Amino acid sequence: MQSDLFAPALPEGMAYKPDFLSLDEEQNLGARIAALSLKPFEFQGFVGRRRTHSFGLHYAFDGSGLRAADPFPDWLIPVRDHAADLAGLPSEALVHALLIEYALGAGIGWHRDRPVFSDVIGISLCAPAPLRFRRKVGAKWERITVTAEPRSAYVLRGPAREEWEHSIPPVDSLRHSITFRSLKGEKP
Ligand SMILES: O=C(O)CCC(=O)C(=O)O
Repeated sequence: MQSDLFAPALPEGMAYKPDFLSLDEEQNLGARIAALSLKPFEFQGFVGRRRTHSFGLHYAFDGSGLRAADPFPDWLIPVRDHAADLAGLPSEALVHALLIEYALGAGIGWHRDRPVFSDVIGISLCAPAPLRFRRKVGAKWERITVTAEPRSAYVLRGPAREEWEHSIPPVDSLRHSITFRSLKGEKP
């Protein structure tokens, strides 16, 4: 958590953990992600520049929503366990993993995660990226930017998850991320 005097402000409900992964874990996971059959992200006919692969569940943005995906591979289980521990959840509550490759120029637009999901735990690899947050206060946007450093992890729940939107502008260096999600309405 960023709790010291010099730590940047976080939206309420966000926790940030630097050095969540070791250098070895980062390298091994990066190689695993690069070896996956990543597919360009599709949103209602629009094809984004980032490429993704889901495990556990897949969320399709063509109106069909959630469906089963490949089960979690063995190499992802220890990371899921560690992420669950960070979020104070049982491992099996993290039923969805989305692995993303942001090649040069790829980003992610303003959004909140789909309402079917509950907590979000994001792990960053390779390069730092500004994780931007905004929420409407009256006629104005309140904004916070948190640098997601390589090997760090963040947890989004509560207002950070439900009120604030987040985005990442086009990256200038390859970045990977792994986001785990639990489902709303599931009692872990
Ligand atoms: O890459 C990240 O850390 C953010 C991913 C994200 O916002 C999403 O998958 O909805």
